[in-house]
Amino acid sequence: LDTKPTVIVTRRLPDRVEARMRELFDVRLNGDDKPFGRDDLARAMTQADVLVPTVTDRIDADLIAGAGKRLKLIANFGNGVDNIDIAAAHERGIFVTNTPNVLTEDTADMTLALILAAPRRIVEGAGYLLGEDRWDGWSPTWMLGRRIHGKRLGIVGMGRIGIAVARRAKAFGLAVHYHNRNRAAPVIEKELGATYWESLDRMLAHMDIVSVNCPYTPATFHLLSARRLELLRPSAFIVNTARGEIIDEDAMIRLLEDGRIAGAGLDVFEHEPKVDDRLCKLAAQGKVVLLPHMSSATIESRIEMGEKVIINIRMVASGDRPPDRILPSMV
Ligand code: 8YV
Repeated sequence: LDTKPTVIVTRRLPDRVEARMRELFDVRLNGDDKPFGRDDLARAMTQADVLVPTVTDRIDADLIAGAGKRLKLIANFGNGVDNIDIAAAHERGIFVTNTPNVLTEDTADMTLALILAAPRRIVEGAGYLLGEDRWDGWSPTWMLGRRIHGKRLGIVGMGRIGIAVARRAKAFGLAVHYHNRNRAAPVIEKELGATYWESLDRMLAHMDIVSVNCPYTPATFHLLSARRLELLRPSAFIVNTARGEIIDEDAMIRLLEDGRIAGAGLDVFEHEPKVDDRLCKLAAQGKVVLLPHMSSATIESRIEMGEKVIINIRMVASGDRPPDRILPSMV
């Protein structure tokens, strides 16, 4: 691109990132900071050289088919690219990039927070010190949770985030188990003392806590299906900081309601931003801990995600391949 590329950003980003983008690009920001509607997205895709969407923007094949010739790059502000039809973009010669690595540690921290919060009833306990009906006395049998130390954690998806979760889990005395398409390198297994389960079914049947840390792709839609969820022990907890669609949410809710699994810690949901009323009810009863998709929500992470987006745009603007390119074969 000869002149400054026109970059359409669908959501407000940290000031520092927006300022740097303005220096480098002709930036059009969605000042309302509301999710783009389909028409806004379609318009952006005909006017931009680069589109910077977020998790709330679904860029499907139809939208990509309608994109202008000038659209060179969809630089996703996020690690997961399930919101974008990668194959359709690739066919049109449009690069797609993501923001890997910079949110790994924050996401792993939040995963651990949920691994602790659900069995130890942290949010429920904190609730006793809010509002009018305050805590009025301790008893040895009150607010008993389940021990973390010595339990088995089954990680579904041993990529960057899964490994970061495993490192923390090991320090908490959890035995690390995992299922992944491919077995991890021996050096990683050794470091984590991790046990590989080729069969997800078999792993699920043996775990105390299951943490979902794989990407959402067509192959992982409802990977934790109703049938698989029924393999879990009644004392098991589920934690999900990846994508809601990986779990059959309706089936999970029914098992939670029936007491056929012990609890859950969820940062993501199948129909975001809508959260199923039944889940909110279970949260009010202290059976699940729910967060509004905030695992990577730190100032540091958002700035570094912005820096990644900027690097990818600059590379494409100078005619190079962007470093965080996603190819159809990767999803
Ligand atoms: C972001 C995420 O909040 O990166 C991801 O995949 O889900 C979160 O880190 C979101 O994607 C921002 O667009």
